[in-house]
Amino acid sequence: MYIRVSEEVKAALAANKPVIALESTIISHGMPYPQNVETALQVEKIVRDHGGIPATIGIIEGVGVVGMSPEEIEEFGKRGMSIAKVSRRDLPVIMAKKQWGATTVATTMILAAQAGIEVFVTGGIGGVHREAQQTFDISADLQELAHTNVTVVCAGAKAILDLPLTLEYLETFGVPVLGYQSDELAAFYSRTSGLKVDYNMKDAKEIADAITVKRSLGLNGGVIISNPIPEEYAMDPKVINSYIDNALIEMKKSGVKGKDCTPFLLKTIADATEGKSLASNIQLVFNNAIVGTAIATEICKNKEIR
Ligand code: PSU
Ligand code: MN
Repeated sequence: MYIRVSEEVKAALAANKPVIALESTIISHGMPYPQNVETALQVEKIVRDHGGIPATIGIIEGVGVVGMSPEEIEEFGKRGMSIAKVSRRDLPVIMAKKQWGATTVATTMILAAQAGIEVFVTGGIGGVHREAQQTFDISADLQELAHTNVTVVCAGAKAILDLPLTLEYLETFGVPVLGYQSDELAAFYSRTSGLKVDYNMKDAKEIADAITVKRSLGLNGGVIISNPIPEEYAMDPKVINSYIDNALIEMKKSGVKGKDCTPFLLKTIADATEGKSLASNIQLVFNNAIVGTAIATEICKNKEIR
């Protein structure tokens, strides 16, 4: 009653086909219209072209929709920030009030897990914010990763966060951080952060095998796949980090707090780079869709064998 899984996604899951969850906060709060809609639809196409079934997730009139239609995706893009950004704490209220909600990494994981979807593709995750020692601003995404059984394929995390503290937090809660053909935690717009991932995984099969073991042992919680942005779309870390630093100063000045921080920083950086960062953002999501679909395909194969 509170969750509606599309017929296509239901059938795919029943037939052990690779289903890929996709979030809607990236559509409504992460990118401007119409690029947000174009990107969301293109990601779905890439998943299909690689043999997967996309399941874009959002809340429509209080119902968690798993597998949105193109028209629904268009609506999330058009309505943009006027749709509430819904994390774990918001979910019950938004559903009870029968409102629309854009799902963050945390809530997309919740709804994906309830529908039986293992793999979720996005751009970047939330994490421990800089100066969290004072602000206590730690994304609910990290607690969700600690407890909910979904694998999140991302391009690492932006330097709007405190990346070393984010890794420490994930270690404490037992979340594996796996590099896709990389030793380093990816830093979203750039391929390197100077920080090591837990393991460098050589291919989708190796990742799927580790996930299969985690699930078989009943070790609850998520897995992070850090997939670096392709070289040709990457930005110079020095250049992008100076934009990020400016955006952080701007945020302090304007007194933005809480759930508005991440969307504010994303928009400020995109504006300052005149869309360059947005172009990189779009390409890294496409790249994550390819890797995520490959991982989901290997997980399905492992299920057949067992
Ligand atoms: N990081 C990005 N792009 C995004 C987000 C994070 O690079 O669009 C979104 C995701 O939906 C993530 C949310 O779950 O922001 C985290 O928000 P907060 O920091 O308020 O928890
Ligand atoms: Mn926060």
